[in-house]
Amino acid sequence: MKSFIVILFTFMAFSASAETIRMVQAAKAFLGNITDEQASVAYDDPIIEEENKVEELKLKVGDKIQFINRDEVSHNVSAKASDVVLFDVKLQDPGAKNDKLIELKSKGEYTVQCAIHPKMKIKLKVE
Ligand SMILES: [Cu+2]
Repeated sequence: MKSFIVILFTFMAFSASAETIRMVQAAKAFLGNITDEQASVAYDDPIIEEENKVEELKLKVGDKIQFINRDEVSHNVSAKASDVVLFDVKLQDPGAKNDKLIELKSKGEYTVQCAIHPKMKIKLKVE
């Protein structure tokens, strides 16, 4: 019985643990966890873009996000729901990343969007 409880609590601790998501900006899109090598050729390779493009994310309160700009142009990414700003990464030049991870603190449905390239968009659901 005692070991069962230990296993149960271990499982609960793991299932409740927060994740860190890395979003890579390349080819003027949000791509998932791609390698630096893939990011460097994504501009000329629509298959890499197609296979890794992220348009929807479901995350939990407590999860963290990092935005890494591996593009050839600057991006200015924020997440909003009407007038509520969940986070604002601000301007990231090529090669930049936010060293301080963004922790998601509020539930809701947001749009992650680049102010410079409005077509760069992710629907973000925080549960
Ligand atoms: Cu952009």
